[in-house]
Amino acid sequence: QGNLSLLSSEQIELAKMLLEMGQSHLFQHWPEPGVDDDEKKSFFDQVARLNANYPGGLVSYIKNARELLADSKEGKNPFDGFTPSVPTGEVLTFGDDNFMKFEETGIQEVGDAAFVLVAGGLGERLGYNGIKVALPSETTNGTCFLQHYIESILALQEASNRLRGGENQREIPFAIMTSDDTHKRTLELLESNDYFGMKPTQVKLLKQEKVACLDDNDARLAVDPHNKYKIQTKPHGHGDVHSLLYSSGLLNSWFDAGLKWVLFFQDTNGLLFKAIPASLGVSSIRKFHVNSLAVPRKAKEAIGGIAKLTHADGRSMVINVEYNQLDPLLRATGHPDGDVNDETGYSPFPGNINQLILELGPYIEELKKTGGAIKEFVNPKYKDASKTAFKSSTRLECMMQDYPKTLPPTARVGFTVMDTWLAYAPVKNNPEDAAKLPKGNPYHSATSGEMAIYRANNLILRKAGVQIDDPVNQQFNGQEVEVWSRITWKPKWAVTYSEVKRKVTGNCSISQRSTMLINGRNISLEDLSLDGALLVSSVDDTEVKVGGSIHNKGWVLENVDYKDSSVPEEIRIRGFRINKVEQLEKNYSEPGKNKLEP
Ligand code: UGB
Repeated sequence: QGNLSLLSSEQIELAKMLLEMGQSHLFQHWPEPGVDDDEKKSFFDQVARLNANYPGGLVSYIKNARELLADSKEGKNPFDGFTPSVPTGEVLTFGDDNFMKFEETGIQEVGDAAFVLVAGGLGERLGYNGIKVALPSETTNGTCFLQHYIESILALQEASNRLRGGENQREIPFAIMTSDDTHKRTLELLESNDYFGMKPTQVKLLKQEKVACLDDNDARLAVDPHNKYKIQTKPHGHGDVHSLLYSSGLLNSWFDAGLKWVLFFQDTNGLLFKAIPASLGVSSIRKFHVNSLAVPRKAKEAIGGIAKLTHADGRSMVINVEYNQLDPLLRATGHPDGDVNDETGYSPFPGNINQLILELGPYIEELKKTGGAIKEFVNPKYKDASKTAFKSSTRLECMMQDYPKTLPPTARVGFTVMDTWLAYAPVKNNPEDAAKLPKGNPYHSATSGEMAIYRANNLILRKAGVQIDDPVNQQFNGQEVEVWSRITWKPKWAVTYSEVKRKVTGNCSISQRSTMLINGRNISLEDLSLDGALLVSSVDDTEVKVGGSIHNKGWVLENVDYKDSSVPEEIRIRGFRINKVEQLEKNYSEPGKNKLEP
């Protein structure tokens, strides 16, 4: 009681609210006034923040937690009454006429899009010490994920502006959701690299706040074990992105600027942008309010499955069912074997890669109703079968792909399935865990993520007519991967397959042991035969034709062990490093027409 005199009137209101919500334990250990007064005030600063950052404040948070904890204790299935079935969506085959049509439309639309990267996660499964967006996506160039994303958005912007002509030029907005774990380092990465060529005003960082931890089924808030004047907090999940976009006013400002689409993506997928133009084209042509990008998925693989859920009362929705829930749901609804591969070798439920494309108008309308609150879940680890005590504190969580759960049945929710090799190769698992995965399941490691970039570039060039050697199988950090020639290009060289096709002519061939880095807008390959390493870069207004027979010792992959701490972490987690023995390197810095021949 005596402590009340220390508090402002708002703080007294917060204290009353906590007491009414059964949180008196938070104050039980508080000493008399005069002792730790500053700490007591800072406790209320934190309570005010927690209250402001949750739709409906702490009262709603505690109420929601009690309901969800009661459901969890009862073992209530969140999908009770729903039967899953395989939904229909748009299935694309890279490079065919259909794909090209969608890609063309996507480029027309992309100037009306904003991009949102969710990058607040620490990546516990990966165990990397830095932020994940600072990791090199591949090590021939060393381009980090964030740089690759920004260069991709800028290349899309340029392709779209070329179509739009003079007056209607766009700067595509880019928002990044960070958290206390990643905010400072993300900002530093951007600032120390001049925003990788993007205008700083184009980039907006939105920091998500953590939520209060819960100690028991009554949703008593947990006191931080290291500081008795602090409530313990943990991340709330990537679903926060919706309320942040809404409350920051960004969505309305995008709408007022005439934008039509919002594209969400995750922190470590080096392939994603190869799939974006076509999938945006699908959204536009199929008039999808929500379009989830998906890939064929191995049963039990740790990515969510997209399913159609039909309720006994007739309702139905197309939604992601998280990987730990799909198998039990299937078992409970007449599929005794649960989530299993069918004759195609894949689960019939396409895998959610958490790339969402939302139509901005209907999205804002929905958020006006919900404030961006997303259906949450709770995942307490109980001490024993009585389910009365937790092993450690828990909290409510939410996922961005659960956005459609509140939509009316009239909403057009669809999905687009792409070839995995084209669209999805995230870096989520540490080398040790990756090596232990069942054979045939993707590793999702730094090793496989990098190799997937080379494979995709090889397959794209092969489709465009280049003679490409088959890969060889090699082991790195205990993972067997296909090693294709190390081909990379900057997004400004080509953001669509049709652009690649335009830039490759004649009889070109590239051997498996080769490395090729293309860094320039107007570089074309014509009758090139490459066996070794070739690095070509040029300024924008220069044309370069690359041809002839190029042969040198090239760049060689050498094994390193992930436990070898003398090697930088970014390198050793992939299990190899590149020994740059010999290369042909040309840089064209003057405007003009050039021919590169050996
Ligand atoms: N993230 C945040 O920004 N904030 C947070 O609080 C948490 C995460 P994970 P997850 O692609 O294979 C998702 O940890 O959540 C960001 C889908 O739910 O990499 O286990 C974080 O920075 C699942 O359906 O993945 O699983 C990262 O960019 C499946 O599609 C992103 O959110 C799976 O991804 C995802 O976080 C997948």
